[in-house]
Amino acid sequence: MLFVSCLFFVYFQLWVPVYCDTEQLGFFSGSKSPGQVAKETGSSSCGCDALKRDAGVDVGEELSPHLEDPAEKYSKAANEENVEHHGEQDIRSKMVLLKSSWFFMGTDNPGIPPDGEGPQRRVWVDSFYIEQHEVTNRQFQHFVNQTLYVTEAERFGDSFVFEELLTEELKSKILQAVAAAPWWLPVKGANWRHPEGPGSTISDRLDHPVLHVSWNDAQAYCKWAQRRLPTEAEWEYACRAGLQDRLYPWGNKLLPKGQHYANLWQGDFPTTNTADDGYIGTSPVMSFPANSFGLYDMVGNAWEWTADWWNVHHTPEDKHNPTGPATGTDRVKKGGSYMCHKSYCYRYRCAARSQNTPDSSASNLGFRCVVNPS
Ligand SMILES: *[C@@H]1O[C@H](CO)[C@@H](O)[C@H](O)[C@H]1NC(C)=O
Ligand SMILES: [Ca+2]
Ligand SMILES: [Ca+2]
Repeated sequence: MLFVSCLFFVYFQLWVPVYCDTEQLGFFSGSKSPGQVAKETGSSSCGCDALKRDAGVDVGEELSPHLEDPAEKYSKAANEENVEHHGEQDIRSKMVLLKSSWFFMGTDNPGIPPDGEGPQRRVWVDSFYIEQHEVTNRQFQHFVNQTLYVTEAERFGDSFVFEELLTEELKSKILQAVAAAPWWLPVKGANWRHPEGPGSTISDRLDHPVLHVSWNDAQAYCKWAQRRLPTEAEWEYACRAGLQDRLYPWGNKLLPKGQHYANLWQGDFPTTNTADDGYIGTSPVMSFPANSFGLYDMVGNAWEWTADWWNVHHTPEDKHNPTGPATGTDRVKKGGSYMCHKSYCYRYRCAARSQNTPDSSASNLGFRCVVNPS
């Protein structure tokens, strides 16, 4: 197992430029034409030429694992408040209370160094509630029904869809493609209601994560729900679920006991998706085991927006409730998606991160909300 991980590590070190060219070009704003986007997304946009490898950082004393049970599952108080505000029909996600604690954020063994996964640093987060699963189509539909909110993909008139999910007829109509990531096609009329464009529907996917929502759309939903987007630190704390120096929310083995613990990609990307885990695209939320905090799909299924601006430079000092840079051009997303495979997007790890402009939307990007304890 160790041998295998080392191999991957070397592999990723060698192939860093490839990652930068593919994943980073994978998503962009529906407001821009692909040509415009292609010009704007050189290696600089993914932080490749700002590479910083802080190896062997001293992170201070060992954390005391005061993790009796930081996660208070389905806290009665929080979930009763929900009912008061949103009535008996409250369809917002149940929440889990995570108690304040130190944890180690980031890693000194980055899978993708230019993403700024390191150095590992000690971070304190105050208690917060987090939704147990990604916001679903049903929940987003309820929000839209109540507020008549129009998403950015709907206003721009298009969004990016993964080629494999499109019909041949639709594909033949689309002339534009992204040279560096040809599996992403801008599809007119693709949005959260029509994830693969006109003719596709969410009616049989109401319990799947909502897709094609921009950061701004996610903000709007969380605000309506009287919640907010998690900071990257909160998200990663929730992902790690009290485990230290582990790759995934459940440990270091991708397939414990041969079982799939997340909706990822099996096969050769982008041509063959064997769907060994049961799903070609998204899965209903909570289809895979929860982490020990009771949270589902923290890695895989849909990428999740966080509140922070993107930046790849981190310092090793202890931090309290970090909120990321004060300004920026991109927002941080975490957890990877059903499209992630180790050969292409080794980002289904808690320390992994990526970014998009706040108005971007795509067929593998969603979110979940958090709230402060009252
Ligand atoms: C939203 O409104 C549509 C149209 O009235 C309805 O079919 C759907 O069930 C509503 N969805 C939710 C979650 O309330
Ligand atoms: Ca899958
Ligand atoms: Ca996810």
